[in-house]
Amino acid sequence: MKFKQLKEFPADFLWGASTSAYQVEGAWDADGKGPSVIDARTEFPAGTTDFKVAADHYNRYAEDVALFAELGLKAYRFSVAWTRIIPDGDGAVNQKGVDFYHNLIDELLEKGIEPILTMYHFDLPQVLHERGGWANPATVDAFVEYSRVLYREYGNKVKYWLTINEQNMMILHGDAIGTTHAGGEGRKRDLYQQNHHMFLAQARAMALCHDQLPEAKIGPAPNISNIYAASCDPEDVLAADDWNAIRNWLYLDLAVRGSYHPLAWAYLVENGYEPTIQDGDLDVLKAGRPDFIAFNYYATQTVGASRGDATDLKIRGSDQQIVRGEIGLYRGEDNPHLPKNAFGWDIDPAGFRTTMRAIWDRYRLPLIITENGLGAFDKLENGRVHDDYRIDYLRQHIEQIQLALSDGVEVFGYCPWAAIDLISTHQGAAKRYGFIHVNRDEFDLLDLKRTKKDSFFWYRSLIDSNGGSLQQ
Ligand code: BGP
Repeated sequence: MKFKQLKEFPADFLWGASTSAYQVEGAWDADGKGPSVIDARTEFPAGTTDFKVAADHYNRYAEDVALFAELGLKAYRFSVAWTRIIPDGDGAVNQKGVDFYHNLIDELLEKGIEPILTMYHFDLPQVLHERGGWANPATVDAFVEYSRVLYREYGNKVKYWLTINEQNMMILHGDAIGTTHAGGEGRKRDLYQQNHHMFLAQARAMALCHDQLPEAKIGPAPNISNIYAASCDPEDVLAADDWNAIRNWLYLDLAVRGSYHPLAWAYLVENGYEPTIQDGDLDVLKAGRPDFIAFNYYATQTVGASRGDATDLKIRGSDQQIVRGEIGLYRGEDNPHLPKNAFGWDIDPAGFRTTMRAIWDRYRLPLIITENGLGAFDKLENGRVHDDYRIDYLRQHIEQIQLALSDGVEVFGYCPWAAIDLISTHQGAAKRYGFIHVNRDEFDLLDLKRTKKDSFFWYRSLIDSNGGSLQQ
């Protein structure tokens, strides 16, 4: 639909930016922090760094928050490293780790920046992993106790809470991310059992949040993106429908409605992947209710009907580790209408609008985007980073938020990835996303100096005009 006049962004719109603990903090073993599955990783894709120093935000958070304030952020979405708070996952609390996030949150609040706290962003404590990780139901209890500590410590400072970042990506691409490991025979069944336990953990943490912090708001943070059929062949449309249910709605239906999406459940049963559901689990799932939906969006996916053989599988761009397609279910297809970024990821601003519409249409809960952004090989030259390609990407996506608002979708915030350069989940330090450049190479830490990119100044004036400068 085209509008003669677009709706304005709400006056209290949360213009923000995002990071996650393991990608930005560094200081991986400082001040009593325990190892996470990310720290325990020994293998990284050729030519890419580990996460041990990252952007050294742990030591430079005050300088970074001052820059975020200069950027004009109204909100900052970050994650807490579970292993700083409870180093072995379910034992004693580490006061120094607790203090770090108090200091960070206090610094944000002092600058008028709303903290949006993710409890768990891929970095499961290694000790819990060695006891079976999410396949072990004890991890559910450990997560709930961890969330209790967070509510007790930060509950009077933090209003917006996110449970689990991209649970769906951990299940679908856990090996690439280095999170949810499972191997051999029964691998997928094991993953969907882990998935079920994460749903239980999330539901209990949401219920506990409402019990302990009646003023707070909490929601899930999956990666949601619209699925296109490669053609109007009804078989392609059915495949798109199937994949939409399994990739997207399975996760939001559980979070919002506390029940398994019927089509996704049929897929699990058909393939023998269905998790064991204990007595009482369904009640637990029903009792967890989100106040909003946070979601990450990078690009849509295009799929066709399966041909039933290995030609269904397609590698995403230069990203050898991410394979699209599942033999017998759907075929990964290229979308000839979309440009690609330097890593072969599709760029699809209009798909962002259809994704927002679809989520709103299904759940009618307020939306916040907690990730969206462009990974690129930025160049620091003469003290400047001219990242006009990032400005274009962000402008085009923010325009779609305004269109979605005009469509009647309720969106209350936008936190692009990333506030500052950090280490990509599986493509190293050279793949940059931030508004602020961090001077380091893949293996040479240089001086880690911060430099404002051109996108920094662009986003600042956009925030300053509450989105008004989009029209200029
Ligand atoms: C999301 C993750 C982020 C971040 C982002 C960009 O899946 O939640 O942690 O890494 O993707 O992905 P990448 O770093 O692989 O480019």
